[in-house]
Amino acid sequence: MKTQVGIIGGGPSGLLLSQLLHLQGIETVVLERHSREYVLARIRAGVLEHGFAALMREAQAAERMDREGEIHDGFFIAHDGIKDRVDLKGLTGGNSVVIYGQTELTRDLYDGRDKLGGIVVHNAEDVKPHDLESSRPYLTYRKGDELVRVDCDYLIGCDGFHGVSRKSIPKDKITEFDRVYPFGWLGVLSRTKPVSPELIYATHERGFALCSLRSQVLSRYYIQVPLKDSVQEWPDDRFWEELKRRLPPDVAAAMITGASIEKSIAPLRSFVAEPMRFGNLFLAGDAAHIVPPTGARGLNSAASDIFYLYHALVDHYKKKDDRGLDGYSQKALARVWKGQRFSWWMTMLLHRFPDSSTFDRRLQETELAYLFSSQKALASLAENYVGLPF
Ligand code: RFL
Ligand code: PHB
Repeated sequence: MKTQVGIIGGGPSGLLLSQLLHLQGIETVVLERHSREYVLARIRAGVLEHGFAALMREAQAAERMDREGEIHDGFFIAHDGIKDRVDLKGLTGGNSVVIYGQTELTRDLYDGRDKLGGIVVHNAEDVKPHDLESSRPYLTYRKGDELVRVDCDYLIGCDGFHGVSRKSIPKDKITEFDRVYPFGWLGVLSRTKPVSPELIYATHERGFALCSLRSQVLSRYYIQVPLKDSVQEWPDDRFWEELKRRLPPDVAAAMITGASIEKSIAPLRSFVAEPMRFGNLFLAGDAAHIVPPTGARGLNSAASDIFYLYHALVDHYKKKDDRGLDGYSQKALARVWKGQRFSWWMTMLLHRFPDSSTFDRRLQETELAYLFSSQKALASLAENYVGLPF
């Protein structure tokens, strides 16, 4: 096979880039290790920045998101038995976020690819990028007994944190920065009416909790748990009881519980790989960086990488202008690090750290007190949450 842009990974990053480039007449091939059903069974993010929503519209994949997604103008932070609202719209001069699940968004992107006849190869085994530093890099993969080669102009690694792209860059050409947190999030999806129309981030002496949603009939809740815990140790009853204990009494009393339809534990980690380019391989999304989910930045940071890459590739093919490609890593990383800072800050503010001192606790309390006594501090939180400009 021959194409212009070879994309490794058919998650949201790879599909969005493929769709955007196709609409500009640029050919792509997407190689995805898993089946479509497998990719669509993963329950992940739920909060989209308005900039991401605009990119979905540009990709002609936003019809259902605009119809079924909910616009949220604010969210709550619960602490000390009360909840304080962060007025995103008021604090940012009119910005908001869209509540729409990553699963649905990925489904819409697959539909978009199908409609345009885009090439997405599923169950592509043993994908390997080759000749990264040459002007004719290529990909190989196996499908059953067949070994397939795809010649490309550029390779894009959208294959997530555990993918092959980042690992194919020589160790001395990439620097990794990371921080592992001493806890995870236990998430439950349930077909119940959400306890609150807007998200509630709760900090409590027993640990962090989050009340989120996918729609007015589908709730998504999380609690902070020790890393050693397993899903088997958290039957539904125990989960609901612990969640309620961490919420203000009025919220706990209003909680509608039900059977979980998905339950998983995700460890929390901050990670950045620099630079995001080696030769003609470009990294994007979770392949290059991950954040703890507290600031709802993960998927949104992936979208900004795609925005920069999309424009850089269009400039290359349509205007023979390579400045976007040459500046990609630096530009993407500048925004990535701001997302890292915000996610780290939200995580430090709202979680209980097993080894924290009384001094650390007082600082957390003071940070919260400062936040809700200062419009400027709140505005800083809000501008980061709705998404910094691309
Ligand atoms: P993805 O979604 O991981 O997609 C990568 C795709 O690449 C495929 N792949 C390969 N394909 C071919 N060859 C290989 N060798 C391959 N290796 C991997 C994979 O099968 C997959 O389909 O990365 P992408 O597209 O960059 O999207 C990023 C987002 O998925 C991610 O930032 C967020 O989901 C992060 N995240 C969350 N973000 C939030 O904002 N809120 C959340 O609640 C939230 N929950 C989560 C999350 C990430 C999780 N992971 C990665 C374990 C929960 C989990 C469990
Ligand atoms: C979610 O709904 O899955 C969600 C929402 C907000 C976050 C993290 C996850 O910060």
